[in-house]
Amino acid sequence: MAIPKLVLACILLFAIVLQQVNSQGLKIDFYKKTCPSLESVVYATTARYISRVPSFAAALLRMHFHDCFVRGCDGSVLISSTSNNTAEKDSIPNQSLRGFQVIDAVKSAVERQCPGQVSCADILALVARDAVSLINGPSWPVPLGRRDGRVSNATEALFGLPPPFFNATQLIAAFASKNLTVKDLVVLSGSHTIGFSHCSTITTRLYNFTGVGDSDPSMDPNYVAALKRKCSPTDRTSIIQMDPGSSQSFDVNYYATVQKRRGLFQADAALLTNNETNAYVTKHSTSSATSSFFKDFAASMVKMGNIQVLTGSAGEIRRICSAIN
Ligand code: HEM
Ligand SMILES: *[C@@H]1O[C@H](CO)[C@@H](O)[C@H](O)[C@H]1NC(C)=O
Ligand SMILES: *[C@@H]1O[C@H](CO)[C@@H](O)[C@H](O)[C@H]1NC(C)=O
Ligand SMILES: *[C@@H]1O[C@H](CO)[C@@H](O)[C@H](O)[C@H]1NC(C)=O
Ligand SMILES: *[C@@H]1O[C@H](CO)[C@@H](O)[C@H](O)[C@H]1NC(C)=O
Ligand SMILES: *[C@@H]1O[C@H](CO)[C@@H](O)[C@H](O)[C@H]1NC(C)=O
Ligand SMILES: *[C@@H]1O[C@H](CO)[C@@H](O)[C@H](O)[C@H]1NC(C)=O
Ligand SMILES: CC(=O)N[C@H]1CO[C@H](CO)[C@@H](O)[C@@H]1O
Repeated sequence: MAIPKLVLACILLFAIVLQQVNSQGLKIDFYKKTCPSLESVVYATTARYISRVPSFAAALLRMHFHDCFVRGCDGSVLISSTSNNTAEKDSIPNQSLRGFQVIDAVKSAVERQCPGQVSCADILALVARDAVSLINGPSWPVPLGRRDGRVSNATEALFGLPPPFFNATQLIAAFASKNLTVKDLVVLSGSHTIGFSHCSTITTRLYNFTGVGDSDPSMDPNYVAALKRKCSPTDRTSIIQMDPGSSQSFDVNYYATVQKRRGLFQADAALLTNNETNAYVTKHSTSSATSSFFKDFAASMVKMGNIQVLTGSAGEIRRICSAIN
């Protein structure tokens, strides 16, 4: 029996649409045939580093964020500067990034198994996921198939990343420009439950907030005093925990800290000034909200990992993560 022409046309159209969806979107099983051992190799190598130096977990999570917010998740944050190009790595917000050696080690291990197949952008997305899960956080399936970019520009990192002194309006706009919602903002800010900041990031807030030798009145004065004991006005090297006492464990304690007006940055404190973010902070400031936060975090990380990705034949698969082929 002949298939009616209209049905045939519909099937054909559907196939074309499907093909476009597949080539533009990311897929969980993208490397199923070309690199079946990918996820176990990434996990094993990441675990080896994080078991020795747990603080790498925070650094690797932040690196993925910095990658995605500048030119999309294309591995551009991993590129080193050359004689004719100042790369993102050398921009001011990136000066405190660390853990590049972990990415290089994972890439080498992956290249030994499946040479020339897996992008550095995908490796970074997987490492960030594994880093979080290795320090008691959630895990989630990572859609894959990103390609590596061929541009890394320090100026773009300076203007693309939200600085720590942004208020709620500015933060919401910065996230909206990446198609991320107010909820994504408050959920992903929960990353500050782990890791460290340099004293220099907060000295203005502690010592000279409005230029008259004052501190930020939105911070708990007892906490201001405690931080001043750790950070002198001229300290450029010391680091402090962002979520004191719990900075090595991925949990909801960040929201309790923010709720107590002890968020380290103005960008953390700002989450109390918007009704929607404030409600989220309040709801998640007790450990009974852990599973709710973990579920939200996984969903927002997948969204962040989708920002302006290169797919299909765009970009390249870098041979080493620190240099364009
Ligand atoms: C909402 C806007 C954000 C601002 C303004 C911000 C700002 C900062 C700053 C200033 C630091 C400390 C840098 C230093 O002084 O060493 C930091 C650390 C960190 N950020 Fe954020 N961040 C934001 C969002 C995010 C997001 C979305 C993530 C992850 C998805 C993230 C993950 C981290 C982590 C894990 C650290 C600790 C890094 C380490 O220990 O090396 N941040 N952030
Ligand atoms: C920069 O130099 C490299 C070689 O070091 C070269 O391959 C590349 O094309 C140069 N890029 C520009 C924009 O001049
Ligand atoms: C880097 O980005 C800035 C800001 O978009 C732009 O003005 C500049 O020309 C770029 N530099 C290079 C080398 O492309
Ligand atoms: C946030 O900062 C911007 C730019 O400085 C300012 O115009 C705006 O009024 C501020 N919003 C709030 C809610 O403070
Ligand atoms: C946000 O979504 C719009 C509409 O789908 C799209 O045109 C734009 O490129 C997206 N922006 C980013 C940064 O992903
Ligand atoms: C505080 O800020 C004001 C205005 O920016 C500046 O003139 C002054 O030198 C600063 N004081 C200190 C101790 O840094
Ligand atoms: C935020 O909540 C306060 C108090 O519940 C209310 O007065 C205010 O109108 C709300 N603002 C917005 C923008 O919804
Ligand atoms: C991690 C990293 O590459 N940091 C660099 C940031 O930029 C400064 C110079 O501006 C370099 O000295 C750092 O090595």
